Amino acid sequence: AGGGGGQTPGSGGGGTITLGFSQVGAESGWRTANTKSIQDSAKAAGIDLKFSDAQQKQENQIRAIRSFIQQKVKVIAFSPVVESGWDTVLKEAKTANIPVILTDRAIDSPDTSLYKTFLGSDFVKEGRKAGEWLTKEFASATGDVNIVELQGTTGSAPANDRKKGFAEAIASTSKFKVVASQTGEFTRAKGKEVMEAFLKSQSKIDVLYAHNDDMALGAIEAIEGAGKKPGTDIKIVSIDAVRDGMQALADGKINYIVECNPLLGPQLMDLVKKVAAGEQVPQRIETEETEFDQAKAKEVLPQRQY
Ligand code: GYE
Repeated sequence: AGGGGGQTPGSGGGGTITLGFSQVGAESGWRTANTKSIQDSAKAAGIDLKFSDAQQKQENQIRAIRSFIQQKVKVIAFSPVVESGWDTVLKEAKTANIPVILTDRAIDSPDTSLYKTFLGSDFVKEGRKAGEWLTKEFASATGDVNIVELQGTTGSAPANDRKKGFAEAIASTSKFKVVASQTGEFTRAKGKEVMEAFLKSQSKIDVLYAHNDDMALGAIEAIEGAGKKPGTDIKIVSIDAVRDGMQALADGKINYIVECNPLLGPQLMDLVKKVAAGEQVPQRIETEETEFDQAKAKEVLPQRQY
């Protein structure tokens, strides 16, 4: 450091970049893997990470972002729990000249100057893939196919988009009926609870579409508790492909999983370095993803990282 001056805001000693990261919470296996990826890759990249867990509450995220602004971090990144209501706090970051990166989930603001880039999956595409699988699986079915849906966190981008993509994919086939659809908050406990209620209120359920593996895993317990066979009596399609989900798929309790990649850390740290250096970055960076059936799950499980 040069003689006498204080440190540059946002840098520790030796030009270390300080990153303030506000995480959604610890609601699912996906989230746990995502948090680990971010923490590990910050360390590997030599970035000073200030990590804050919002416990699925927007007010906690807003508070964390304000505190990052006050601390004059170099870059702010966050995974917005819901889509709307971010303009005020993001304008504060902009006024303070702190660049913001969205990871995993997007916001619905038309003002794209409020963030530098959005790194994450295309959730509409994921929902569509789940629906397309269903249309193939039930291609020869003649009667109604009754579907129950476990939605993610109300108001979140993945819940809104996965519902939309799925609905689009099944829309042209009138035999598909979504007979019940409710939030399971992306958690195992809530997935179980809501599925128990579905099993009581619905006389015939052919398919469960769960917006993530954790809710499907909770629902499996409910289905077994009701004396039915998950994967056979009720077909299950979910999204994420975390280890426990993949195990249930390999065991025949889930029928199909659309992958959503949580390992965003390395790409995020590259972006942090670039925006910290004032470099241009693309507005949107989409994650590469695949899909798994039961045979493929058995094949890849031993090498699965999370
Ligand atoms: O699918 C779910 C998690 O935002 C993509 O959040 C993420 C979702 C993920 O709780 O398991």
